[in-house]
Amino acid sequence: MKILVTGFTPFGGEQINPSWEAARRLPNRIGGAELIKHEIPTEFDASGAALHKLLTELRPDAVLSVGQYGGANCIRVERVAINLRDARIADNAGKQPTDEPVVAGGPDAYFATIPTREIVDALREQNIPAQLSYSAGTFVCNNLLYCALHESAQSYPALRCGFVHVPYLPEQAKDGNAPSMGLEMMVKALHIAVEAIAEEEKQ
Ligand code: PCA
Repeated sequence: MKILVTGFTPFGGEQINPSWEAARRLPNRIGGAELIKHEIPTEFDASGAALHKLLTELRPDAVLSVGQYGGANCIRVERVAINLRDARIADNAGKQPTDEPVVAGGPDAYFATIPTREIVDALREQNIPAQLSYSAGTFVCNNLLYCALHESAQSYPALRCGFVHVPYLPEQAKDGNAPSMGLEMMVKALHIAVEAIAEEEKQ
C-alpha cells in the first residue's frame, strides 16, 4: 500500500514548519507501506490544488497530512474538517478569507477516516503526549483536510484521510511563551500514526 504524508511550508513569520521537518525525516517504508512525502504550500488555494495533483498522480491508499499548531502542548489527532475558511492571518499567498466555504455547496463537515483513537492510544502507549482534537481550526490545515475528505468522498471512496497537528519545535519557543516538542519525538509520533494506518488497511 501507498501512504502519502504531507507537511506544510513555514508561515506566519516562522523560519521552519515542524510538520515538514518531521514528515520529511520519515523512512520510505513503514510496516509494509510505501511512504511518499511532499511539502504543501501554506496557501488556501494552492494547498488543495497540490493535493489534487498528488492524488491524481500517485493514487495513494491513505493520506496523512501534518501541520504546525503553535501553542499546542501535545500531538493533536484531528477528527473533523469543517467547510469554513476564516483566517486570523494571511496565508503565504496573501489571502485572508472571512466566512467563506472551502467548497461552495459542500457538506458542512467530514470526519477523518484514519483510525484516530487507535493512533492516540498508540502514541500514549509510547509516552508521547497526544489528544483527539475536534477542531483543526479554520485556516489552511482544516482547508487541506476538508479538501482531502471531499475529494475522497467524490472520487476515491477507499482512500483514508487524516490530519495530525504538531506543536512548535523547541527552537520556535525559546522565549518560553509556548509549549514545544522535540523533533525526534515528533518523527516517532508520525511513524506510529503511519503504522496504525497501515495496520488498519491490512485488515
Ligand atoms: N499550520 C496551519 C497551516 C499550515 C500549518 O502548518 C494551520 O493549522 O492551519
